[in-house]
Amino acid sequence: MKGSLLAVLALGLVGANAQAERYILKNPTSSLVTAQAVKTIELGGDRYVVVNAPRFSAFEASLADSAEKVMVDYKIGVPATKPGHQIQDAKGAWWWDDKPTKAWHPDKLKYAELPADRDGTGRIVAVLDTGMDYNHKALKDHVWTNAKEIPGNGIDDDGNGYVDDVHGYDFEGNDSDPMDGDAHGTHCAGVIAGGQDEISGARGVAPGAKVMAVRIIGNEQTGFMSDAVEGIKYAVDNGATVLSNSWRVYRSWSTYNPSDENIELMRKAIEYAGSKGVIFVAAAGNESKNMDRMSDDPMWPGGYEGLTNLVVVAASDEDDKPAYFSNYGSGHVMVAAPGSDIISTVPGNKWQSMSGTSMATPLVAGSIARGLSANYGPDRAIAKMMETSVRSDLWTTKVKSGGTIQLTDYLRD
Ligand SMILES: [Ca+2]
Ligand SMILES: [Ca+2]
Repeated sequence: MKGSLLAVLALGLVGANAQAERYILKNPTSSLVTAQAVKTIELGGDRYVVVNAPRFSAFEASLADSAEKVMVDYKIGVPATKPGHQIQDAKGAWWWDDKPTKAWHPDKLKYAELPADRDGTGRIVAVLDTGMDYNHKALKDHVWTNAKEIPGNGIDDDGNGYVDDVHGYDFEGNDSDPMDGDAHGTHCAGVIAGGQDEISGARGVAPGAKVMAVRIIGNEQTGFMSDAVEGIKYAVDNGATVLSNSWRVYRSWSTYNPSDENIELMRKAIEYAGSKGVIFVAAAGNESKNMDRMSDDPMWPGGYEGLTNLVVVAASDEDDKPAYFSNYGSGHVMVAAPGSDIISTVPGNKWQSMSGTSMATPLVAGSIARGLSANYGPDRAIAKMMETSVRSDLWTTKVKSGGTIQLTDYLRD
């Protein structure tokens, strides 16, 4: 690792530019490095220090010998939301139909018939995303509040390491305000626990659950893996039992020294969540790719193998068919859930339709919160969701469960 980093540094001198690269240093030994820390994360007995280093600077060159391991801090992003309802004509061309005015997913999943005493009460779902409009009229009563933290006094009242973290934290901006600078995170939060939109009928699947705002993605819809790792640890340590992750990274996104070793820390964070009984739900992505055949360009976190608390989600449309954009692959993707033309909350007391595995993911996360409120326990909450899925030939090779989620049987003893 050290050798390859130096080699890349040397090669890079040819085309020098002024960009800075962000690095994660495992157990650094140099005080020069720790003095420059953007953030420090303690995980599994190891210490990870994040630094910015101008490309081709003396500081960057010094990093290779300053720590046990030097990793590029991968850039992460939310899957671009896709245009909604599509129809294909006889010549195979795709056309966009009119946007829906009625939310279909609450009827499809029979929200009105689901047991009210298994509505996610007492469960916290962390939304790791662009932030959350916690003032939205349909969200404000469903947002997690850190009862031990006094807002705005500049003091870390509960001693959890974060000052004034009342509804969550902004790990991207390193401040206490996880307000949504986009709309993506607010949309996901509404899918989980939002109140009802009187016009469309849109509402959250788990009205009793609370949503924790973990902002890891900036206003350009990108962020850093280290912020996600810190956000995962924060959410787990502060009571979330389900983590909703509508973001991902492809190896090809890192043009500079890409290596699978760089994602070791993200895996460790998901394992940490698993060790605490926390379920990590992740989007399959919107590139119409078979995730079982991506060894040339792996994607994470959906592409990890051997993590028992990881639930990867594909998107279905109103006819229970695979959404045209959804990634798939029964070796990696567990289940499918409605993710096409999903109406939910967006900032400014509004509702909007969005399409993507980003929307299917919080739907599964919220459904699991309902399962946990039926006291299933994490393993059963996942296994029963697989068992009760509606199987279809269209899904056999696409998701491990063979179909789309179905909640009436899922929440029945
Ligand atoms: Ca605090
Ligand atoms: Ca405070």
